[in-house]
Amino acid sequence: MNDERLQGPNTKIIHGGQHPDRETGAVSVPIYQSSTFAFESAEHGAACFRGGPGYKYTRLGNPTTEALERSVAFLEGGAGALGAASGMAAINSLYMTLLGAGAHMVAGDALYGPSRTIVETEFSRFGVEADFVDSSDPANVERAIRPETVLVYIETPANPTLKLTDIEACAEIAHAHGSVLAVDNTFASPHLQNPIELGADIVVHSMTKFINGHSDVVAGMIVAADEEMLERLRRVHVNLGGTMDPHQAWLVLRGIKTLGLRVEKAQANAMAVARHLEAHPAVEWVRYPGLESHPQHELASRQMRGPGGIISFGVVGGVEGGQRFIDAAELMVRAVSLGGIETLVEHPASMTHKGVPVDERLEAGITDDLVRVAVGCEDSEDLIADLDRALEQAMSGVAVGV
Ligand code: LCS
Repeated sequence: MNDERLQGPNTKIIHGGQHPDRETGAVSVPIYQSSTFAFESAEHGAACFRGGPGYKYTRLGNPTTEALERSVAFLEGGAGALGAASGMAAINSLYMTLLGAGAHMVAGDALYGPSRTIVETEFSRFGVEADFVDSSDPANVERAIRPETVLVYIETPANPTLKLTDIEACAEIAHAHGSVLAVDNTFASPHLQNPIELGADIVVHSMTKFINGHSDVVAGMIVAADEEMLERLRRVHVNLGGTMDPHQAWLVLRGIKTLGLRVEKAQANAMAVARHLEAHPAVEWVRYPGLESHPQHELASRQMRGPGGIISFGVVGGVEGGQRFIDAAELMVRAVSLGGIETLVEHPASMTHKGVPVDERLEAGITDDLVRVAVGCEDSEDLIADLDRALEQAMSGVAVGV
């Protein structure tokens, strides 16, 4: 692959790390739907298991999955990547690789709910300690570091507060203390942000979201900045077993080709929607990195190539107002998840972040009135008409402007 040809973002997405199938020339990578691979001889099998070239068993590696791994590793600027059955499978392989009895982790306080609760409720059983801090100020990360801190884990933008964390600053802090920086890059996608370029050692994705983009696959990916980390992660990941299925990989390969087109369209819609919300009397506050009112608007312009497609906001009337809003949506779909072509709307306090204890949730800024809109690729005029309809319902019975 002559990488000189791959200059623009969409060219990189479509061709990066990709080549027609070596066996048949098929342009679309075939689904190698096989759990196991025949060896030419006993010696060939032994050589494969000694680490030589060749496929052995799909949990340990599969050509379709590898095509997707090459693509995402290329887009993230990593040494390699490991496909996972889900975003959570990727995150748990990362945790299992780095955390052990006596280890300490510093993480952002606003993470996707299960990324936090699995540490607090399960890894704690094995003697792992963790501090969840407001990572929007890197000084809080630095203060929480202990001699036994092995992992700094951040999500930026964070789900669902859209709080940003300075990746470069956190990489410096983590490395100065001999620990690893891992970044969940799901919200930005590799089209808008590349944490490894900013110093991260590991990137994880829920590819269920923007990378696949069609609300029809659950999948994850772990990308390592260097070979040594990749092999450490691989040893754990293939034995934990949350690896990717070739059919799943093929669907994501199909979705990823339009990542740039979808993200650009969703982002343009999100900008129009965010501005509309900001001016609407039924909206108390709006959090979107593309708005000047976002407290980290400057950081967004520095470390991201665009503010993305997700908005959170508070509706008048608190929880009931939010519920009336969600119930009145006719075009936006009432569903969790994000990054699909259709606009989805959800209430994190009662849905995605229900498992986080109330005090921790509120401290992290996930208030009861927060409504999250994951903007899709419809026409913005239709989305705004639906929003207006739903906001009118939210306002019914509420004295606005008092
Ligand atoms: N990381 C982030 C930032 C996420 O938003 C999610 C899922 C995950 C990891 C886990 O990925 P999964 O295992 O589901 O592929 N976020 C969801 C959400 O906000 N609504 O539903 C799922």
